[in-house]
Amino acid sequence: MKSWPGPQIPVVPGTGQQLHLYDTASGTVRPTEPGPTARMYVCGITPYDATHMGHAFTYVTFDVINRVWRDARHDVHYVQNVTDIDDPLLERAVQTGQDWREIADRETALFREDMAALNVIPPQDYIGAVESIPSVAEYVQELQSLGAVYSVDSDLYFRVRRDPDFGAVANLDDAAMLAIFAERGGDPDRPGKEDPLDCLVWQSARPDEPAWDTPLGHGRPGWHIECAAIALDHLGMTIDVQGGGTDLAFPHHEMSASEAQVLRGAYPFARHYVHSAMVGWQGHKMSKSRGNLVFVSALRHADVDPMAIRLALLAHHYRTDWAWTEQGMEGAVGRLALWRAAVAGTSGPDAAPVIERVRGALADDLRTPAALDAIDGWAMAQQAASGDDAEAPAQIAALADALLGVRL
Ligand code: 5CA
Ligand code: ZN
Repeated sequence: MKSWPGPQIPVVPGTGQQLHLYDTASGTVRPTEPGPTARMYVCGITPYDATHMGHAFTYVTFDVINRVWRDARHDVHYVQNVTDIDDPLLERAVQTGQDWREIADRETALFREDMAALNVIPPQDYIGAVESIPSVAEYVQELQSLGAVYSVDSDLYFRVRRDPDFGAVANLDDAAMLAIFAERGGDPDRPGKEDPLDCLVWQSARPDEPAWDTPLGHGRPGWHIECAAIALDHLGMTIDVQGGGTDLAFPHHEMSASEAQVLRGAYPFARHYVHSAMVGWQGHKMSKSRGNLVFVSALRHADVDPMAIRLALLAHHYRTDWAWTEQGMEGAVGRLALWRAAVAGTSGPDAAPVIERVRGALADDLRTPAALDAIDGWAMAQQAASGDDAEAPAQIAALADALLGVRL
């Protein structure tokens, strides 16, 4: 699938620090230890509605990870999927009378525009579920030959317990797994399943639903195997970061990791499982299914500067749930104006300590609020006419752009 245009990323003097991130599987903040090329897979959208602030928060979070690695002189191989066939898309098509493909194409195009406006570095591989069906079918056949798949009616299920590490991503007990599985697209109570937590890898064709011909028969993939297949095809095993929002830790990342681990007989699928917190609005998690949404495109069309939206997101640490507010947005508009005024100056205080503070804050589990504070301090001092370093304004502008993705 077409990705979106990549921004020019300025170079900041010196070298970035080793990135430490919280890993859901171990429950600790640990150093990331990528090779020359860091490998990251982040779960993409299900394109049945426009990009909202929760999506934007998630993709900006992983964009900062990408930027911190690059600043530490790593290349980054970034892969993202688009779930362009799944139940919610088909349900929306029935509700609106539109073709599901039309909805997916339109919303994916809008997502690309929103990401480009928010200065998010595009994935090198932006891969749709539909285009991955032949590959998914091969992986399911491989799982079959390993004895890890059985059928219920004409659907195929993965035996999650074939993975000795099943449960190690989200670290939930069986009762919690069962409860969450039922809430998030799973079918623990379906008669004929060997284990209520086994997950669907292939769904045979239903009347009036799209289906594809494969060696598995006429049907479509389950959700988790889609991401396992795309990640294995494009990144291989033992990637540096598997990412998404906290709502994906279980079952999605648990299941896709187990599928990949059984397929490859290698552990772990990812060295870090990284999850961004949920953005709420009107007292609930912002979600397409609930409809309590603030869209990136709506703000853009109301002439809100996308860099101010980005600052409104970065003002929150990625591991703390928070609620979108007008005041937060207004605060970000003010901050952007302050930073722009300061970097437009002909001189300012030395940038070097600010660069070090920003690098240190981000390398320490992405403390973006502390990084913003450091630049605020410099900008306020510059506006109070202190400092006579003629290089500083350009260096601070490069810092904000390269590491935070805020183009001034
Ligand atoms: N297509 C699947 C992943 S394979 C999916 O979850 N799509 S999604 O459109 O529902 O969500 C896209 C990403 O946004 C996911 O990483 C999800 O965790 C994240 N996300 C969704 N809602 C929120 C929210 N309110 N706050 C933060 N992140 C969110
Ligand atoms: Zn996914």
